[in-house]
Amino acid sequence: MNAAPPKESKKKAATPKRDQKNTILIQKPLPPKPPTRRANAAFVMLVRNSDGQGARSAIRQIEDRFNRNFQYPYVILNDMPFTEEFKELIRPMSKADITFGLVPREHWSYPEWISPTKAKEARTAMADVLYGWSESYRHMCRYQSGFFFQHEAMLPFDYYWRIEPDVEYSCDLDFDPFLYMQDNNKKYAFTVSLPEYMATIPSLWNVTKDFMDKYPHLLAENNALDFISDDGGKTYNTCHFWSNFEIADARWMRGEAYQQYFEHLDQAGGFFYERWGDAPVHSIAAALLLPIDQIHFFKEIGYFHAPFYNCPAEPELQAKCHCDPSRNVNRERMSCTNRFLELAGEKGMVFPEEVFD
Ligand SMILES: Nc1nc2c(ncn2[C@@H]2O[C@H](COP(=O)(O)OP(=O)(O)OP(=O)(O)O)[C@@H](O)[C@H]2O)c(=O)[nH]1
Ligand SMILES: [Mg+2]
Repeated sequence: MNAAPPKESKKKAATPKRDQKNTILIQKPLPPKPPTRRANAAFVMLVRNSDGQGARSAIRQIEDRFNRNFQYPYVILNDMPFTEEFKELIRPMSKADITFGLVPREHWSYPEWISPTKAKEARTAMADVLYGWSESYRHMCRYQSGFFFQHEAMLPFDYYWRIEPDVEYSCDLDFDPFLYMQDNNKKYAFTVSLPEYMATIPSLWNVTKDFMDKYPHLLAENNALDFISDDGGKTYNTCHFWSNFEIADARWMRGEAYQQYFEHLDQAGGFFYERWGDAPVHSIAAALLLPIDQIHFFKEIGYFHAPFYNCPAEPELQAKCHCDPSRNVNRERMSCTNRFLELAGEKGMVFPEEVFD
């Protein structure tokens, strides 16, 4: 039986209680009432039939941490028809609408200007690189780079939040990240940023420089070029937002600048002849085509995709989480997040030792 929801207090939320060492914090419950405003937004997950358990785990966590109060719909996509068994695993996970969509063949196959033979040779040559041998991974990265937000099930939505099977959400969210994006005119948001394996993208930056020369009018003023380049654009430092989590404005990605960039990359062939990931593609696009103040770091969204965590250390945020802030990759030297925050003129990461020691 459900307990009656507590009466809403008009008082400002009290700061969480702590012991003398600042370590014991009280978990605050999510607000009991459904919100009065929502964005036009959906969760999106690309998944195989064989990943049903990982998919239901991710959705269940999204529901528990956030969406049971908000009821944003889900769009679940696959390059193969979903089995009934898969759908039956997923449906009970949320009361919100769930659409199961099939990826159109033309978005998951070789375009006419690509040679499948040359692509196969590239895979053989890249056998030692992470997923370098994989054909399906390349179709997936190209799809995530240029097409999923154009799927007919996604077209009604302005914003999307990407999820993947087996990811973990470890903090209660008592605010709506979609509305945050909308109300603050943000177009791209991340939780983790890292360097990329250069072996997967040897020519990506040269192709991007061609794009910049050809379409200078599409580059944003006050962009984040310095996030992705240490030398004013001569080379790519490989910093990218880890796109297995992202919340973004799909209208931006359907718009002229992003479409032109994707088309330019697609023609160059690096999705197949190299192994360009959607993470560097989305990130370079965001860095060049958006002003930096339209890119946002959601520090309060505790997140895990193997092997990395985002986990906030601020006591008032930790109070809503079960993750270990000392395992936050964004505080590691290898992460690019502090670089982003500095460029964006925002406060840097809070480290656990500053809070707890
Ligand atoms: N339908 C379908 N989905 C795929 C395929 N390959 C990957 N995906 C999905 O695309 C997303 C990214 O694939 P992952 O295999 O997680 O790639 P990754 O995050 O770079 O690698 P991991 O470290 O293995 O997670 C996930 O949502 C997968 O479920 C595929 O061949 N078919
Ligand atoms: Mg993954």
